Amino acid sequence: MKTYRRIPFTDVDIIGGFWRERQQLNREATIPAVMNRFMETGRFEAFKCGWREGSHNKPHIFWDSDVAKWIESVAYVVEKASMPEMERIVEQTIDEIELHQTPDGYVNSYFTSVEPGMRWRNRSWHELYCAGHLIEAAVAWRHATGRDRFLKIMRRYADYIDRVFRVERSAAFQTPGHEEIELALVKLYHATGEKKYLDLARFFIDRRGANPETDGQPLTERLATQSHMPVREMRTAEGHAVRAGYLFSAMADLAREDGDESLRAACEAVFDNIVNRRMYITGGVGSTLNSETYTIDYDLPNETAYAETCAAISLAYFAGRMLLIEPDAKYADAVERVLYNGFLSGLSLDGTRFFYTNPLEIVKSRRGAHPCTEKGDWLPIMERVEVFSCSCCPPNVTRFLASLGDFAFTEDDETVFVHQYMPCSAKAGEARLTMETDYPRGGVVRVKARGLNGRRLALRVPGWCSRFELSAPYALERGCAIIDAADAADVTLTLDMTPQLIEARSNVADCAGKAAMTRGPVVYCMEGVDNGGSLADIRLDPAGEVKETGDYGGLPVLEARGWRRPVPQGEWLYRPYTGRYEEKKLTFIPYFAFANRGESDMRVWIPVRMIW
Ligand code: FUB
Ligand code: ZN
Repeated sequence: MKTYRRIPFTDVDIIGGFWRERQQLNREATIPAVMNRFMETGRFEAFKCGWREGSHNKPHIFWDSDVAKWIESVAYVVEKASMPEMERIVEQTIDEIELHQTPDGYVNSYFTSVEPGMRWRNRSWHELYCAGHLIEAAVAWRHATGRDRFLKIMRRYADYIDRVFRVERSAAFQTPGHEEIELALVKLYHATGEKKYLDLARFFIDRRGANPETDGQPLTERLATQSHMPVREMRTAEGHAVRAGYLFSAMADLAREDGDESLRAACEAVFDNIVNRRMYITGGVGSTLNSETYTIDYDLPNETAYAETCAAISLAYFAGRMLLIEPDAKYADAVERVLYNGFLSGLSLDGTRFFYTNPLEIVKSRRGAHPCTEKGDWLPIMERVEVFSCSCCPPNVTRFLASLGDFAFTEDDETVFVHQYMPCSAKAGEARLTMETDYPRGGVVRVKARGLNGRRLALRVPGWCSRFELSAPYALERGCAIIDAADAADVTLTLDMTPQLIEARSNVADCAGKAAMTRGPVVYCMEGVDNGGSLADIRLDPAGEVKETGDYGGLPVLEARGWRRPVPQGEWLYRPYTGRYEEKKLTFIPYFAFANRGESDMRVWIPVRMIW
């Protein structure tokens, strides 16, 4: 199998523009805010393993994973800039982890202090999930600082896991209920060169859905944990969307490592199933609160969309890994869709508050009335919050933002691929690349490439873009414009950023008769705060001019022509159709920036009204 190499974010300097600002905010506001919330809620304290019945802040089975992702975020920032206070907290946390690692190598604050004796009893208790995040953190910390104490601790833990699960098979289950450790073990293999960790990752992948541990469970439960069939037979994305995304990421890793065509075929099929049938226009996935899962093809309700921030992130991780198997623009398109929409909506503009679910419609008058509301604080909420009781998303946002450069380039010995557009400079082997652009505000991208030494340059032509110009001769291959080395020193790609209305295929019932406003990769929405309440009464003129007026969230505000049904409408439920509408200017802001000005109605999909 031909494979490709990622240019790691450590070799990519984002030097300005949209993402640079957000990375700065991540460093200055978001990472400290997440740390403070985790301190207040006892997540760091839990590593002291001193909790006793009756004390407050009782640890939770997956708190270790929250802190681990936060450590990973700090490590990624520290690759480029020091954060003395945060680094000190990381080292203190490693002290505690080291101190409380049990002699056999086990690390888990919950099962060490709250339920000792219950180790490895239940595959739904997230021990291997926490282990995976701690391993990822340790690999990142060693890479960033050169200090390997944490990595040694986690190697001992991984060795112990290998013994219990693969050699002795003494745990009460064979595969984790929440995937994550598989991809972490591949990272650990790369960081250490120790093949045993790759073998263990393969063991967990091979056993999933192929052993009796879930026999007798209802199909919904097996689906929720992707245990309904051996992974190589999978052709659709099923179950808990975050778990699925992490599993598919590990499958793609292994397909590449092993040249495993059957794993690759499964990855390709589930990817196509996701992006063509089960993904919101925002890149959100997992449309229901019921076990936070994928459902059936085209079931994409807007108001009750679950679309967890972590699930969008996991889709980007999966798509980013598929690019290492095949440089097809469809994978980078999916990453871009997630980046500018379903991921970024998870974070407030000031960088301190988060959405867990990312609905595509909010109706304020139904506040608290939806059955989801019963389930807890992270379900359809109107404004972002600082911390959730289940706080997996905030530190996922911080680590993803800090390592965003990972998605920009890949290479092999013949070609350097540019997948995401942002002002940056990068090293790709001997080659040096610089990109100048104010994308996605503007559509002009200048790429300078030096030292290609005969390699070609490939620029992604985004799937959303129907008109583009390129200053050099090119051939289109799998959505990428391929330019010969002789023409590639200085090229300019110009993408048409004219706003476009998008419609959904008829199967997506909730979008029937509606259109979504987009500009480049960015999905827009309407908010009540700009357009008055009751957005259900608004109709959009699909043939009207769309103007750029002002700025919000760092991108243009759009104004379109439309109508509104007159209000108030009086007391009636049904009446003979009147068709009375009043003309109205409609204001659209980037979807990612919704809910930053107080509670407001919001809609991505707007009913259209044709006038002939
Ligand atoms: O279970 C751990 C994390 O919390 C999952 O990834 C999220 O979806 C939430 O269930
Ligand atoms: Zn989450």
